[in-house]
Amino acid sequence: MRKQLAAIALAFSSMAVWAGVTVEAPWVRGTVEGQQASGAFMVLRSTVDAVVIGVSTPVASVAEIHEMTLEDGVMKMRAAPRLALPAGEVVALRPGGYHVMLMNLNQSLKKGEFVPITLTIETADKKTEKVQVKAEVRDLTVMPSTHEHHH
Ligand SMILES: [Cu+2]
Repeated sequence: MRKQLAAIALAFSSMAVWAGVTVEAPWVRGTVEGQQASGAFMVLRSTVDAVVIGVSTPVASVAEIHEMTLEDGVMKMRAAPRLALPAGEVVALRPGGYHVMLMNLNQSLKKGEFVPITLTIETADKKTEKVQVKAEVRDLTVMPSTHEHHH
């Protein structure tokens, strides 16, 4: 009986691994007519070591995680194909740092709308899990114009 209970407890703890990633405060920067790109931001936390290995959304044909860094006084962006989520740590995607880059937008994003975003997460044991997020569109604010794109 005791062994059975232990087995059940184990089963539950491995289920928790699958639901191990939480997303807080997701939002997307609103766009004006004709704008091709925007950014999405959120706070990620995982109970186990995990990695974000992909992003997708129906509103843009290209979605990537980018990292923004200051190099020699110039803001630069580069794709971060694998964003590590160390167990128990908070990883914030925010303006000026990591962000989800949305490119080739197929619609404009208006304040108050919600944008579905799917994150593909890989855990340390090489299992993948999809995490669905609904990000609220917030007012357009000025994008820094002094950065370059590096792919
Ligand atoms: Cu970017």
